[in-house]
Amino acid sequence: MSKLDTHQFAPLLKSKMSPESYRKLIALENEELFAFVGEFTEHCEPDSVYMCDDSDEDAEYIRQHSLLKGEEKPLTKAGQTIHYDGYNDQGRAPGATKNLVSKELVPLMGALLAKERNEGLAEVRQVMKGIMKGKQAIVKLSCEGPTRSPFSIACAQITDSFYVAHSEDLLYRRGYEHFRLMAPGERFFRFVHSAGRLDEHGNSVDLENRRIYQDMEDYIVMSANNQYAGNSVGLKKHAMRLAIKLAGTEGWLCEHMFVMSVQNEKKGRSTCFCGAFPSGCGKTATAMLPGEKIIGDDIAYFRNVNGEFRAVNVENGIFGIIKDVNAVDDPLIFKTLQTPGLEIIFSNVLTGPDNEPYWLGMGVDHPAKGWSYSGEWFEGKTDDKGVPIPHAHGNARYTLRLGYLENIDPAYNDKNGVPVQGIIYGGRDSDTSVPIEESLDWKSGIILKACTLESETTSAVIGKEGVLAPQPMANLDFISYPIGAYITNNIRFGEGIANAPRIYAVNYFLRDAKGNFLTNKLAKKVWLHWAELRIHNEVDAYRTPLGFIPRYEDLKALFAEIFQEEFSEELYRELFKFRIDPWIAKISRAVRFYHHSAPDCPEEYFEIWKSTAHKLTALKERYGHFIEPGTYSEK
Ligand code: OXD
Ligand code: MN
Repeated sequence: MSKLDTHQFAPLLKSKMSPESYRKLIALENEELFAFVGEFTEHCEPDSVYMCDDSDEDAEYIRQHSLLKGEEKPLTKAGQTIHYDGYNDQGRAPGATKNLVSKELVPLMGALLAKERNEGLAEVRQVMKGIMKGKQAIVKLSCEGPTRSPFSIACAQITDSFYVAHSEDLLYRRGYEHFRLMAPGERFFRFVHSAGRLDEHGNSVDLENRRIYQDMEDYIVMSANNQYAGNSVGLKKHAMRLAIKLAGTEGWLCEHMFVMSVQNEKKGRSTCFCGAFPSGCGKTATAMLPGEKIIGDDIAYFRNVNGEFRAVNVENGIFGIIKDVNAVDDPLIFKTLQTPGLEIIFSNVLTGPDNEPYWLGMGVDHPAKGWSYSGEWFEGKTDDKGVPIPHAHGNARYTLRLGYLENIDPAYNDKNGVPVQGIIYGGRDSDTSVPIEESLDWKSGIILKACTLESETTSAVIGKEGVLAPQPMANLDFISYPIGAYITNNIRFGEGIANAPRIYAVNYFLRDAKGNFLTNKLAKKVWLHWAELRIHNEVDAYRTPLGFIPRYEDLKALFAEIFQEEFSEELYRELFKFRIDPWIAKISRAVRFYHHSAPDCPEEYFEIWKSTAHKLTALKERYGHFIEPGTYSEK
């Protein structure tokens, strides 16, 4: 008999769980976990509770039930399934997302989706009262980062959606054994999710009661009346917000970054880069560049491990945007998505009469009718305003295990992470930032490259697309404690390590006067290889007012070597000229943003932005509106 058998929730849990499920829960002898499952079983009132361990049998149970309940349907290729989120639930919902913080902290949170904690808890508990009636709840344990490592964060999810549990099984390392080995009282993150009331297609109907409330004091997230994985899968964006807060408290970093390694075959070396890009700005495509190796595509933890700046990918899979994944631009993912026998969940794409998935920018013809995110779809379908409805959603996704990819870096499971040598911040602007620029040092990289990052909004977030919006560190949607303190933590972390990575800003979206992109999608490979050479001190660079850019001859050599392509000097000059006016405008937008949205932002950072803007204004007299590459000097 375990001492948990006398716990206040023991009778309730015994009545809702099979003896086998109850045995699995109690075997962990984790009182906090037991109380968490008990409390939310009492509150959400599921008919029954299924406890998973790390076995393949439990993974199969979840998979089968997702199909039985219609949350997923099988596609033609073995292992592949399709899931549809409800209309208007196909992107993250910032309006319904709140960081619950103390009353004192609310005024310092600025743009950060904050709500007073007690008020938020009462509201979300009210919404979730009895919300799982008539359903089974699944309890699934997972681990962020490799298990039993300096990076690991244990996580417990309760959900009434088999799709959510299935996604977690593909995206995260199983954590039952990790929990079993945890010391008493060791912290873990907790997530409760309910899709709420469903319509005949299994979609959440009470979207006006959608809530994603994250308790920043107790590290619990409650998410109700939604299904889109960015709103429902606890270990993804919810855990990311919790980890950002925890990292701020403990002096490490959780960043919205991929982790990958650039392969220099000539020199026989592999150099690790991490990169932050707002959603839909080329992050996964960079991490998946042909010829390089991927470690992760979305979330990284950074820790100082024995004096080294080291990173892990928190996840074990990819929940990637499928739009524009095609044989030319993303050949490796495209091939994986075409391979039968791999467990892959597609979401919000068109399924044709052949029961195959079709998405936007796939590069193949799609059928004229089928089923899609808007229900039954046919060529020419319009919404109630007469606007054509495309055959697939712009934020349609695929979910798969990283291990399926042939370009996975064998270091991806290393418990001490990988040493990071370069950090990339990538935005989306058509007329300001050059394709790649190295920052002068860590601090100026954070203040001038990371903090000034902007992006045109995309369909990953519900709302208007194409609007230029500030995106500090590509992380605005996820920063969960005051922005000024978050920036300072970033600066201190890098400055506290002797060999901090170099920082690069990239922009793949420069356009010419007619609106055409100036470079093709794979050119990013050249920019990365240039950064790799810089890190190993093998190429020189031209100074700019804000950093260093490539010399023409180095890029010409890289284009020839990598793509056997001619890279014209004319294009180089157009790409790499320093655009003074847009930069001044960009900095003044940043100043405005931090002034209004980051009440705790230290004066020192404003001084840096303002003095940079003055410097640039003064440079106009010497150089005119543009500074041609190679002509700038600090004197
Ligand atoms: C994501 C996002 O899905 O950032 O990774 O929206
Ligand atoms: Mn992301």
